Amino acid sequence: MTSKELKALGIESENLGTSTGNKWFAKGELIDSYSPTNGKLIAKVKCTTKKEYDKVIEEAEKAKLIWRDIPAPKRGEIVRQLGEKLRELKPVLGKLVSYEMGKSYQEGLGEVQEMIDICDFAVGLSRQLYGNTIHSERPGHRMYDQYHPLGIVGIITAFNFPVAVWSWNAALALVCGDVVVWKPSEKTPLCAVACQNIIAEILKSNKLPEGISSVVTGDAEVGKWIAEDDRIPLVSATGSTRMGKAVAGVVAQRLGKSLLELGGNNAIIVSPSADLKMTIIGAVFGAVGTAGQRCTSTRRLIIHESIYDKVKKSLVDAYKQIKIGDPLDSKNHMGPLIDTAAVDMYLSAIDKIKAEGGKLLTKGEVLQGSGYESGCYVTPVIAEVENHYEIVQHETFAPILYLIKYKGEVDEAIALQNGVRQGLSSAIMTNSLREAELFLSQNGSDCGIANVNIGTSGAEIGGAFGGEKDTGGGRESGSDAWKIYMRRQTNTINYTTSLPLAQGIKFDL
Ligand code: UN1
Repeated sequence: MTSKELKALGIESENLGTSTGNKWFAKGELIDSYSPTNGKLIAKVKCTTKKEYDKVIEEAEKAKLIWRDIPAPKRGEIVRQLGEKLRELKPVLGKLVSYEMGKSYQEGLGEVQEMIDICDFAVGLSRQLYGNTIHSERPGHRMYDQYHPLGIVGIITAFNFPVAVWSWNAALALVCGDVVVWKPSEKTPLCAVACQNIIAEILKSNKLPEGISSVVTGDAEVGKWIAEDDRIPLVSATGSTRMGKAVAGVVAQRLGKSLLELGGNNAIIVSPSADLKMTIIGAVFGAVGTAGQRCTSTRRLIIHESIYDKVKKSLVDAYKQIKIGDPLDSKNHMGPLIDTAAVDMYLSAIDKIKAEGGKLLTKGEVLQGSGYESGCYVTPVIAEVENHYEIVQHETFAPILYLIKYKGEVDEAIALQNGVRQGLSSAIMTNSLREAELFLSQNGSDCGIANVNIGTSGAEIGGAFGGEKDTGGGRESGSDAWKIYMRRQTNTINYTTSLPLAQGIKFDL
């Protein structure tokens, strides 16, 4: 990535970090952002100090009074401009995502496309923040419910989708009349700086206050300030289950709302009638795409014994075709892991698989030599395991795919698929209508996302995104996920001259 390209995204000095709108003023310590693609330093970002954090929230408090008074469709217009700018900057922002995070350029572009899509969705939504009308039991009364802005929304995001997850939250929150304060992962701060520069410029050119959108940078400590802050009625947090439990516990103590989108342990059931070509493509993309670092990555394949050997052989053959290397080179399918700590977790997972009796079908190793100097490139692993292994029950953010055999009917496979603590994404490959419908029924998948003849990753923004159990229960993005960003109010209006009480209660004076 050239300095000219970085400059197009407003990244040029070390003086980056905290922002309310377009004024960078951080004084804290520096976070170095290295590219996992080549181990080179891209830029340094300053961490937010507590004093600066408080200033950011003060500005957000002021901005929220102005923003919530702007009609929703006019707020939608600002989000429309964000979508337009993202269309223009898609190639360069996609490149930064790929360079700072390590996913393939194609996937970096895909991530920016998700941002554009959610902006379009939010613009339409800005004219559709509907409540219900309700027929009152009392004569001459009218009832309805309506949705009002919440105020400040805190957004805590992970490194793996360093721009899209912010936009899912921010685009909806903004049309809902909220202002946003974003704490990005300290592993991908420059992606946040780039997004903040884009939105800040739009706010400025529309003469809107700084503070409608802010970024605060730093480690878990900054996340804790957000979680504890009762000026922030909603905290949306994406990341590990461990992080989510910590954040949700603190937010719950002050009876704030949290929207949690945490770990997955996603499986594809491969039934005897599955289309094997589709199965292999879906499974391989799901397992090695983003180097296995999506929360929707395919971790487990639950395969019927009658086709097990065939699927296993096709997968091993497919893995031989996978090219690993610089994600900005379009011939490569898979880039590096985010950092060497992630590599250590990958290696330790492989040791655990072996220790528990699993069998590796491909060699799991760290690549060395030319092009692999960052030490973050690993080979994708396929392992034959049993579902109850401790390591299989655990989400490892790496390209490790577990093969699990089932023998009987599809309910056995569904029980295995549901037999983990996480409940994000799930899929079945089948041509049997009965199996598909059972999988989607109340007796089927217990996940927030359940797909038929599609893999587990690559959800569209139009659906509500999130999952159950240890995944945290929150829903972001499409459908009616917007409702969590607003407070609901029930209104009853009496247009008569008497005061009948509800439930027919008599109270005569
Ligand atoms: C995530 O991994 O945090 O379904 C989000 C998908 C993407 C989003 C993943 N649309 O894979």
